[in-house]
Amino acid sequence: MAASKIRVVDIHTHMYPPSYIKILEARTTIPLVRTFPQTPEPRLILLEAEAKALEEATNDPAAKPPGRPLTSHFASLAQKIHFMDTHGIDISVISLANPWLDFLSASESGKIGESVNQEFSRMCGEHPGRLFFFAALPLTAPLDTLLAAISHVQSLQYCRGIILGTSGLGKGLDDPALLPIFEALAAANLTIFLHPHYGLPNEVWGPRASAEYGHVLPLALGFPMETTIAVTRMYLSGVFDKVRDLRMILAHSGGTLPFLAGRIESCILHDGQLVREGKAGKGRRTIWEVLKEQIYLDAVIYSEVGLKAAIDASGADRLMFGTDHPFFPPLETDEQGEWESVSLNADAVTKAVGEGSGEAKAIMGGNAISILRLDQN
Ligand code: 5CU
Repeated sequence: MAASKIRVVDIHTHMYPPSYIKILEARTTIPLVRTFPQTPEPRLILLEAEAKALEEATNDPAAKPPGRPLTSHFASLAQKIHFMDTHGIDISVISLANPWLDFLSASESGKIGESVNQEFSRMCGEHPGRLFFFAALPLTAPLDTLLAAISHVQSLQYCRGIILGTSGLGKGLDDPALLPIFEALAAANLTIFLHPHYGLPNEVWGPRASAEYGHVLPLALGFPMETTIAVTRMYLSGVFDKVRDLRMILAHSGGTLPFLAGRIESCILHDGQLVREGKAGKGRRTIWEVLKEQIYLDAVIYSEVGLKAAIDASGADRLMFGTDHPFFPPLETDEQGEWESVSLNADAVTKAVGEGSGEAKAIMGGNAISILRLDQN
């Protein structure tokens, strides 16, 4: 019997459709797109950690421009397909990149969300079987608009879930007001792809960060801590028990959750208040159990060490390969060629579970195909 070909699926891959770029170009506060006299290409400025650099570049034409170049990789579908072909990616589950629709007003987010999701649906329709998507929700809109958006995206042929940030309706993901949303998503069989954006407060990075350390601290540490805190808050509030069918994929292999789950458990067991209130006793599902029952992790952690922790925590049958394209392009080689950020993640899988092993096939694509129903067009 011929060996079955490994199918590669990228579940962590973003785009900003052209209509969304237009919204960013019209803005004066972060997130925004702006051109500076110092650089030919427009710059995409997304993170609160870039606020100081933005102010400096606005006031001083000689200052270093903030953000990252807005290349064609962010908005062009042809470029996404080229990237997939270059890296041997068979299927991509594309999603709007951060900060999604979070900054839109209550009155505009429903309509804009609908057209952005429609645009994603249309892009997937241009490449049937190769593209699916996670939709974006208009979280600032009233509850009935939000529930209508869930029904709408459920009806879109290529939609397999939704991408969600950690702010929820403004109070985080342990907010009881989010329960109807989680229930509706679970009932619609829409998996949540949880992705960070807000990081940690700028003060944490110290006074030297903005000028000297680039984006390293907010991206390498702020993003994963944000995810870890958001999911731990959900766990402590009992969301996973209240909505047992809720399924979440956590970006960046769960932040630091696989590494810190033991410490979280120990802190629960040794917390006087939780013990007194009966929240730490028998019958409680541990965070380890939730990780194995309701949570999936992407494999975007760039090293075998982190990947092994993720596999130990959730199981190799719950991990899914991703690239984070169009972020982290090569800086010294051609962007149209191979990206080191991709090979780092693929190599980590090989090193952690062995090249061509059943586990490697599962992580590189098999898991995503069965969990996200990618064989059904
Ligand atoms: O480089 C960055 O700022 C980012 C970002 O904003 N979002 C993301 O997913 N990766 C990198």
